Amino acid sequence: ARYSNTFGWKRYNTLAEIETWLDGILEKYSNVTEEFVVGTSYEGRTIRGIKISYKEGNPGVIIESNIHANEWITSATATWFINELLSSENQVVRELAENHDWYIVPVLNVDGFVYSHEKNRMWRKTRQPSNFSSCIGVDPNRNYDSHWMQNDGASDDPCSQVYGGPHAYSEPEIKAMSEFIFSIKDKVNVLLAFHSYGQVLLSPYGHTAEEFPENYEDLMQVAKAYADAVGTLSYGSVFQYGSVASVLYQATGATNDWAYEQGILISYTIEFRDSGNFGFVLPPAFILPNCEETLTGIIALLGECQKL
Ligand code: ING
Ligand code: ZN
Repeated sequence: ARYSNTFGWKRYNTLAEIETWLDGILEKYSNVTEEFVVGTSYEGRTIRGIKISYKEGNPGVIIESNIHANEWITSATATWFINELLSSENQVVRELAENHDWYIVPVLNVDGFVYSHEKNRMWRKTRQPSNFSSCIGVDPNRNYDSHWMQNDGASDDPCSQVYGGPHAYSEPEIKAMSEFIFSIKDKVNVLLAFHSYGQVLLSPYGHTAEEFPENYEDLMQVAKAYADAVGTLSYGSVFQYGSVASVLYQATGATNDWAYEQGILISYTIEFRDSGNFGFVLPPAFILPNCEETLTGIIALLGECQKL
């Protein structure tokens, strides 16, 4: 065939393909995996996650992926990462896999992801209509209840790409994800929110550049370990790091700030490839290089956490 219909990492997969693949993974590795349901999207889709645990009581790591619909590289990377945790025979990867409890949500913004595949590749937001505008959707990464809509960190215009919504948690996807994170937060030390693009690790805070978390030095030390490790690979990708508001722009209501405030003190947004050439529409040839960088980076990141 000219075009393969099977799931893989040489092209981007649809939500249906990802879910069928996930079903197979849950069946094949049923002794160490467990499905969890985050909740139901505005359009009625089930938001699914996978827990990977080789021994109960390991420190937990949450990975939130594809909260932004157009950031396809994030779910491609999350699914590849799941597959590595379960099937790699590399000793370092085995230790990574078996010494943490993983809670991974490959596609959080399911409605937006489907819309991005079927209608508008650049769609970012959710798909819930507004009560007072014909514009559709909320920026889900402005909808958590962390300094919601303060300090110009989001827009109150429903037509904006960074619309914060009519109230915090107005998006069912975010209400559900926040409740899921809340329910397991005592078992979790690390949250990684996968985004693209920009090649940067972003730590709290987003609401102000004037103030930094108590453990900011630790956060920078751990982020540096990720960036340095990725830098040792032959691709030569450069990753920067710093707080959201100091490195990027003021942004409120984002996952990693909210999770930090819930006590998950190692909390980053990771902006994957690239640095702007292709942007959100990263060609499929870069999926595997991005995956390798992410695995290398996460190994270093979690290794550095043990030194704190
Ligand atoms: N960038 C992020 C965004 O939501 C960000 C940047 C990170 C904001 C962490 C707030 C917190 O705007 C992309 N590309 O989505
Ligand atoms: Zn994003």
